[in-house]
Amino acid sequence: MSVPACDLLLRRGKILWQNAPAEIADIAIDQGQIVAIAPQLNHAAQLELDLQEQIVSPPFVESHIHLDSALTVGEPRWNQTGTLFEGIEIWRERKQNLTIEDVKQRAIETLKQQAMQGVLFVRSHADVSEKNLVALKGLLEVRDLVKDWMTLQVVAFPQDGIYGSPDNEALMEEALKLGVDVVGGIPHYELTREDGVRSIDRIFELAQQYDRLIDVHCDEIDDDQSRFLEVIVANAIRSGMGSRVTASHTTAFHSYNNAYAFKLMGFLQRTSVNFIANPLINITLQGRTDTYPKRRGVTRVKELWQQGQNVSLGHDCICDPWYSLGTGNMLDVASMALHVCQMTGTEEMNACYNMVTWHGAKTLHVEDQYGIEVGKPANLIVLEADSRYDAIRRRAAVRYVISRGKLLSITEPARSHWKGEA
Ligand code: 17E
Ligand code: FE2
Repeated sequence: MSVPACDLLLRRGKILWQNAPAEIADIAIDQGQIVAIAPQLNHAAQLELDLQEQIVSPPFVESHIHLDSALTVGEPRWNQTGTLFEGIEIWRERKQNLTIEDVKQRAIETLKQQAMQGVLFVRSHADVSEKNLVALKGLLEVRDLVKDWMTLQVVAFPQDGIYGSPDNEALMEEALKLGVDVVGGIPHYELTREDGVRSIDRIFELAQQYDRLIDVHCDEIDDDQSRFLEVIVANAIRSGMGSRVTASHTTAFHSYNNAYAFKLMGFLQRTSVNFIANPLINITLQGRTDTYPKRRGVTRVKELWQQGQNVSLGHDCICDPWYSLGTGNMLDVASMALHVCQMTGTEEMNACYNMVTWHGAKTLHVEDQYGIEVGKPANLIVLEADSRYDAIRRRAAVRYVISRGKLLSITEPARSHWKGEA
């Protein structure tokens, strides 16, 4: 009997499944695809890696980041108050001198850093409230330049509001014509409640007209009266667009009184809107007007997950006017969610891992390219860990990143050697 050939053979990986216990198996990869998974394969491979029962996972999904502002921290100045609003002011100055090259260089540098840490699917917002659409055009070029190793989605994000200035509505539509994947918005930053409601109606109209997904920055404020999520949910119920719609941040949900929050939770069951929390940044941005007690200002991740809503997690920023930290490591994000949202039960910790993997893939609608299955593109990562919990606790190194069947990066974990007394 002839021995089948393949490009890459992964031996003895501990494969994480979304809804079943992990299993040790071999994985054969050929011509970019997973061609076989079994306890023991006898393929002849160009390259064989013995994984020694380390975990093999589908890649991390960064479902919410702003690549246009990434790596601009300190330009032209640091955010001293730490508020969202000072961040918006600093960005307004910085974006005056954006060039396509500047956007591309910083975005690609960031994407490489992310990819080397196991992120192979990214959704980035691009500010479209800037008259030349430089951020957007730069990121659309980047989407194309990286497509052989990274799936990048671009959201048309009107940072200054769709109705905040007379040009912005037309710029949104121009962005759709240029080919963005997702329609964004910022209703809580429109000039009035009415403008906010109108902006959401317009976002749904555009998404339907151009057949795009929706991802709105929604209620990113500690104001318990900021209630645009209900408007998104109402539009999602009426349009039937549920799973194509995402509400990002929703930090005011933290501050709603429980009577209102419980009612809203009920409405949410009538649709399947996705949620994205950005716990690293929102734990620093929110609560800034509080003395003590100081609110955490992260949306109700645990309760939304318990109710079966699709929740994923993002960095939001890496070294920009809103957040001067961040490396792109999704285990940092999962760990922060676990702490801030008190998700310390074993299933809860596993859920935090799933929020930076499978749940993100669902939000991005990339499930056809995602998951360890025969016939799917070979996108997977190997972590130096033996469980989700172990990976989060130790921020395990991503030893191998395999994208479209090719080995994209190798990381040698840091090693410490004890030199003291026994
Ligand atoms: N813009 C915004 O409105 N909110 C954020 N968290 C960031 C940019 C990063
Ligand atoms: Fe954001």
